[in-house]
Amino acid sequence: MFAIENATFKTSLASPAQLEQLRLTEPELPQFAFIGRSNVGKSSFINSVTATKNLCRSGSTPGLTRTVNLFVINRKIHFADLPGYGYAKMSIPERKKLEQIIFWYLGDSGTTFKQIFLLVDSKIGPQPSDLEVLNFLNQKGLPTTIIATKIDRLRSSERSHAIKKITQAIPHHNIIPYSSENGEGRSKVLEILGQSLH
Ligand SMILES: Nc1nc2c(ncn2[C@@H]2O[C@H](COP(=O)(O)OP(=O)(O)OP(=O)(O)O)[C@@H](O)[C@H]2O)c(=O)[nH]1
Ligand SMILES: [Mg+2]
Repeated sequence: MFAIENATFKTSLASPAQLEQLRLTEPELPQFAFIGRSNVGKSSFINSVTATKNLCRSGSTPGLTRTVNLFVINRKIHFADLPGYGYAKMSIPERKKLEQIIFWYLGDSGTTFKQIFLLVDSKIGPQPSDLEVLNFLNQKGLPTTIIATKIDRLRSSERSHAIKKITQAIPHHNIIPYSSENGEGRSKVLEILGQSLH
């Protein structure tokens, strides 16, 4: 299993030019990206997986992450925390700009990904925007794992229904129930990281 020994913030990218600049000085490392609706728990997930409290800014204000934030793990892989999509209270031009960054980064930035983690709120279930992103990832042939976030918020009686709903909307994908509060699912995620690197 993959063990995380070291996690540090590298940089924030807001444009293709900034990525070009980074490539001049940094080697490309195997990369994993984390994507999902605003407030789904991406930043908390990265903090939990890396067992680092404040690596990523997370909080109750949706739309916190507005750039592609890159982290270096064990000095040999990159994690990319992407902005969340679908935040209703954001102005339409702002939302469009974030969507552009997300689709550019995943599809046209020239970055190769070992694995994409698509985060879906286990209580809310997959939304049309999630399915749109999944469709895009599938079309690009990007290997994708689904994370059912905030699983600690569900009663045990609600769990199987919630997971079933996600499985029905997103068949043929690995779905991992996850809690950043209590670490449920973390060992499975570490296993996937390790497998993806081989
Ligand atoms: N109970 C519980 N709450 C969580 C969990 N993960 C995240 N949260 C809460 O959900 C809220 C949003 O979490 P973030 O990690 O900031 O979400 P994000 O997807 O990075 O949000 P944006 O950057 O706005 O796209 C915060 O208040 C977190 O404390 C979880 O596993 N369990
Ligand atoms: Mg975030």
